[in-house]
Amino acid sequence: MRALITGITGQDGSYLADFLLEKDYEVFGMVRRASTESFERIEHIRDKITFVQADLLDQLSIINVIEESKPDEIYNLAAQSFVPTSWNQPVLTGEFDAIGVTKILEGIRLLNRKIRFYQASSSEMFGKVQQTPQNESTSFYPRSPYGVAKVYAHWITINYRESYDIHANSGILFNHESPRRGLEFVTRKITDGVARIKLGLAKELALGNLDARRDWGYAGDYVRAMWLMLQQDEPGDFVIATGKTHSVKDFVETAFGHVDLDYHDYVTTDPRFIRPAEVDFLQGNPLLAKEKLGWEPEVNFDGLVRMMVDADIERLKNK
Ligand code: NAP
Ligand code: G4F
Repeated sequence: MRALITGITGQDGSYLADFLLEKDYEVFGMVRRASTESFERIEHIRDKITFVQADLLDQLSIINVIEESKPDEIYNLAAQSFVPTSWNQPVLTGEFDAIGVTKILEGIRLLNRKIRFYQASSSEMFGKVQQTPQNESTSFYPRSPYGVAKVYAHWITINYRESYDIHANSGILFNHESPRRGLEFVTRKITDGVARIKLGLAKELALGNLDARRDWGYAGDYVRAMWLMLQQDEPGDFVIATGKTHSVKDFVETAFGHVDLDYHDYVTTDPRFIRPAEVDFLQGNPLLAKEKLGWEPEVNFDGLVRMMVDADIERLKNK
C-alpha cells in the first residue's frame, strides 16, 4: 500500500508515518519548501520516507505530487493549526485549511477517484457547544477563523464523497497531545515550563485562561483511528475523543504535581494569551468510533501528562 501524508513534519504526520511504516506501507511525505528544514519529528524515519514537494496554496503542485506518488490513501494533515494565529492571519488560514482541502479533493477527482481520503477535521468546529457531549450530529458553532475554515473543509469533504463517490472521510478529532506537540500549544507549553522550572532554567510560567476545558488524548492513539477510517467499506465522519474533560488548571496542577511542585508558586496569568473568543468547553462522545472502528484510546489523562513532563525533563537535561 502507498500513502501520501500532507503535514508529515507536524505532530500527527510524524506519528502516522511511524504507524504506517510499521504496517509496511510505502510512505510519501508532502513537504513545502523552506530555507531551513523542519524535520526533527521525523529524523528517526527520514530515510524510509519519500519526500515530495508541494504547497496547499498551489493546485498544480498538489496534482503533481499525487501523480508522482500514486497513493492508495491520502491523509491531509497539513494546516495552519494554531488557533490564535488564525485571528492574525484569517485569510491565509482560510486558504490553507479550507481551500487547500478542495485543491487536494480536486486532484483526486481529476486523477484517480479510487484514492481514499482522510481530512483532519477538528473539535474546534463545535466551538460554543450546542450539546454535551459532542458527537457526529452535534451542530457546529465555530469561534475562530480556524474553526470556520475547518467547517468548510469538513463539508467539502462530505460534498466530494456524495458528488463523486470518493471514499472521503472526516475525523473530528478532539485535542491530542504528545512530547512532539508544538511548544506554543497549552499542554506542551505547560510541560516545557514545568521541566524548565524543575531544572532551575525558569522561574515562572505565564498562561491565559485556566478555566477552559478540553478533551485531551494522546496523538499516538489518534493516528490509529485515522487509518481505521480508511479501512472501512464505507466512508464516514467520526468523533475521536476520550470522552473525559479537564480544565487547563487541572493540567497545570497534574504537571507540577508530578515533579512535586505547587503550581501556585509559579503560574501567572497574562492577558496576551486570552483570545478574542474562547471555546470554553469540549467533551467528545467516541461511541461511534468504538462501535464501527473498534477504536479506543490507550493513554489516559494522567499518563499523558506524565509522559510529556518526563520527555521534556529528559530533553532539557541533555541539552
Ligand atoms: P502541526 O504539528 O501544526 O503540523 C501542521 C503541518 O502542516 C506541518 O507539517 C506543516 O509543515 C504543514 N503545513 C502547514 N501549512 C502548509 C502548507 N501551506 N502547505 C503544506 N504543508 C503545510 O499540526 P498537528 O497537531 O499535527 O495537526 C494535524 C492536523 O490535524 C491539522 O490539520 C490540524 O488542524 C488538525 N487537528 C489537530 C488536532 C490536535 O489536537 N493536534 C485536533 C484536531 C485537528 P511545516 O513543517 O512546513 O510548517
Ligand atoms: O492548546 P491550545 O492552543 O489548543 P486549541 O485552541 O484547543 O486548539 C488545538 O486543538 C484543536 C482541537 O480542538 C485543534 F483543531 C487545533 O489545531 C489545536 O491543535 O489551547 C487550549 C486551551 C484554550 O482554551 C486556550 O485559551 O488552552 C487555553 N490556554 C490558556 N493559556 C492557552 C494558554 N493556550 C495557549 N496556546 N497558550 C496559553 O498560554
